[in-house]
Amino acid sequence: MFEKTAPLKALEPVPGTRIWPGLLSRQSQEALLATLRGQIVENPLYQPTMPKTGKPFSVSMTNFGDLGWVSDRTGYRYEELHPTTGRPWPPIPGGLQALWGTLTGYAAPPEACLVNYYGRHAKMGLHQDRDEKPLNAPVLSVSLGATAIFRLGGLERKGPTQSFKLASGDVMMLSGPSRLRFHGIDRVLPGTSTLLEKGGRINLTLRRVTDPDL
Ligand code: MD3
Ligand code: FE
Repeated sequence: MFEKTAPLKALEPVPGTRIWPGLLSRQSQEALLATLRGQIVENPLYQPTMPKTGKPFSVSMTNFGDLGWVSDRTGYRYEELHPTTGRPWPPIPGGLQALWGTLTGYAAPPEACLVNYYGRHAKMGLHQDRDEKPLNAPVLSVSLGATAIFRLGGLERKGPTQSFKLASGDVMMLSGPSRLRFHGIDRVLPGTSTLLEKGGRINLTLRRVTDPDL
């Protein structure tokens, strides 16, 4: 599915941050979206809440895979069950599993695929991804729909940041020296994609959560 697209060269604007602009063709994006829509019927997007304050996220979420990332008043963690349906998360779509194998070269398959949906006004504050055990495993992100302004910082919250646009079909991999960088989504640019007819943006993030027992 994805391997059929021309092997574009990755940009590496920061060591360990690779971006493949437009790696997924429009046809691949549409096929992936159709799969997501099928799975979201039984595995709906929901609005997580912040630890302690209980303030709702502006991003709505769901997951695919053996484990899903969740947040509520008690904290951030990975769970085997959807917090509102109580059912297991559906499997990670085969095309995404193949993309992980091809791009990361990591010896074990991804366990979690977080689905983030950004409406017009959604954003994600600067944070680190540190709820996963193997920090030597890359994180792989696929963007669909409207272009986002992505902010990448350093290993401490304060300090300089750089911004990049992430457009529909772009794929990004964070590994090695970038794996623990602070990052966030400042905003979604309206009218930048026709993929989602109601606008907005979907980001799919593939992760290894537990140490592979090899
Ligand atoms: C940089 N999501 O879900 S994905 C997240 O577009 C998250 O929805 C954003 O950050 C989104 O945690 C960004 C790209 C990404 C993922 C992991 C990273 C960038 C990263 C880890 C380290 C540095
Ligand atoms: Fe993150």
